[in-house]
Amino acid sequence: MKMKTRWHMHFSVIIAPFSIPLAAGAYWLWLHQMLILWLAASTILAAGWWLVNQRLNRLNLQLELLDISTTVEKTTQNKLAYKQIEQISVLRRNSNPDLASSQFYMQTLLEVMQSVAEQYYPQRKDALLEIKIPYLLKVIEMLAQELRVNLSENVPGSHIFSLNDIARGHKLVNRGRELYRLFRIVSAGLDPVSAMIRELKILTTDSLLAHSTDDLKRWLIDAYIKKIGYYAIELYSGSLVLDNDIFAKATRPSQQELDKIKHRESAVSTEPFRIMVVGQTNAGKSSLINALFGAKKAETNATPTTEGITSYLLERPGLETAIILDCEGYGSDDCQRSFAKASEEIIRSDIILLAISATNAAREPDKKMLQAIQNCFAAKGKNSLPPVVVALTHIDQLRPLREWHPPYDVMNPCGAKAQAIRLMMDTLTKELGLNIDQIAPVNLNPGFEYNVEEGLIPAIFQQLEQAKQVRYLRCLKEYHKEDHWRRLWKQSKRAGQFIAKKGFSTFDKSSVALSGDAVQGGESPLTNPAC
Ligand SMILES: Nc1nc2c(ncn2[C@@H]2O[C@H](COP(=O)(O)OP(=O)(O)OP(=O)(O)O)[C@@H](O)[C@H]2O)c(=O)[nH]1
Ligand SMILES: [Mg+2]
Repeated sequence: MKMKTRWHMHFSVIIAPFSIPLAAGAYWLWLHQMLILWLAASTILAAGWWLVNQRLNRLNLQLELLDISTTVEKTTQNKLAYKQIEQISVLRRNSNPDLASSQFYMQTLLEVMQSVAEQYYPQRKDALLEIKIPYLLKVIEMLAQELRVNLSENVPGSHIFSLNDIARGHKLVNRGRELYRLFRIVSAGLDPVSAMIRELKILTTDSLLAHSTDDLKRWLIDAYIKKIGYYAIELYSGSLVLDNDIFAKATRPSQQELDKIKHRESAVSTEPFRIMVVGQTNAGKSSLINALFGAKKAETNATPTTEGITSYLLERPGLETAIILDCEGYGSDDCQRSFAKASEEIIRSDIILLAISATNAAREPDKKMLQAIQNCFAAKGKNSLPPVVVALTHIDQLRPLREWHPPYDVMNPCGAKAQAIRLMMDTLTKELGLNIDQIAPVNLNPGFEYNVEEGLIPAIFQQLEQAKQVRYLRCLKEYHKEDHWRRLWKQSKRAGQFIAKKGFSTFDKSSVALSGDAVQGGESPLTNPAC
């Protein structure tokens, strides 16, 4: 019978003494001519209860035991081990052990562990000891954790009462029981009828409780054995994982890869932009650098001034740190030569800033320069070209010459100056194959600077995404190159150390052998000049 049903029966027995008020109620019902009605309703209810009870008895309900077979991995050994555990559980349940004694728990624990161990180590005499200590500790940890959770969740006050409190409570209950027994004896002499009714009630309650307690006890024994069995299977089958967080971390090779990526990404993120300023002689390259810095950094002159390549560190709010390179100018005949000189730097550029003077009609050298840049990137197998931004300088010297009333709206040009600037911009888009937003008309004449902050900087910003991509790929390539050499250096160093070590040990051995020979021949190696 189910434990729940038994508890219902206890409840009914306990409320039996309250039948006297029931009789009084029946009398009241008779007085009010409702007794027949009440009797009919009670009969129907009783019949219903009887029918339900009959059905429950016919079902012959078994005690529901803990089933952990589903949590055990389905291997042949595991299945056999689980069978053993179930057999032990049946035997122990039927032997009616004393649950209050610690001996029962220790013996059962050893029995379960032993029989599971024998399944996995059938050849070993001391199969039980085939456990690695950290794993055994892990099982104890898991059992303790489970016990802690069960206790704190299901036993009221377990977090409040100390062991001392429980011992004291136990004593009090025993004392109370003795007193109650005394009261029963005394009251039997004083009021035998009531005592008889009470004793009958105690007898029925106790016998019913004994059944339920028995079921509860059997359930506890089974649960205890199966829990130990489960952990024993985990332990001996080797499926226990020592570190619970093992899957929260990346595997060693992946971690190494992650570290490498992080290192590379951080190297890329600290890499400054490389802005290359190119243009024909006197186009205003150095003036452009000065305008970007807001201070005179580079030498400027009406005659060819800059020689070679000079780099500057540019730090502007909103723009990441950049290295800006001022280049020697080129003319219509020496474009190729100039490019050859700067190609090393150009190939490492993320943005090309092309200075074109509005007063210079020769477009061919700039065209050649852009073409040379494209060819150079293609030859190196680089697919993403650095974006080009044109600084159209000397716009103040466009016609009408004497007019200088900025700002000029080149998108909707109204005056003659604005129209001249726009015309120049359109020519450049056609001749150099650029977009209009890649061209920023500027005046770099010292003291009259115009459209650097409002026009040129935003034009550079517009190309930043592409520039970042170029920088990333450039960095990646350089990083791989460095990594390759770093590795090679490390390998060579190790190989060198190894050879040196081997060499020394061989030298040591041969000198020992030599000294042996010399001693045998009656000569010390120190006295032998050949040594
Ligand atoms: N009026 C005016 N003069 C400018 C402008 N830009 C540059 N200049 C002048 O043009 C001359 C040449 O300028 P630089 O900046 O030296 O030109 P560059 O391209 O560096 O010349 P190299 O280094 O010799 O190739 C200087 O005298 C500048 O002051 C401009 O927009 N308007
Ligand atoms: Mg210059």
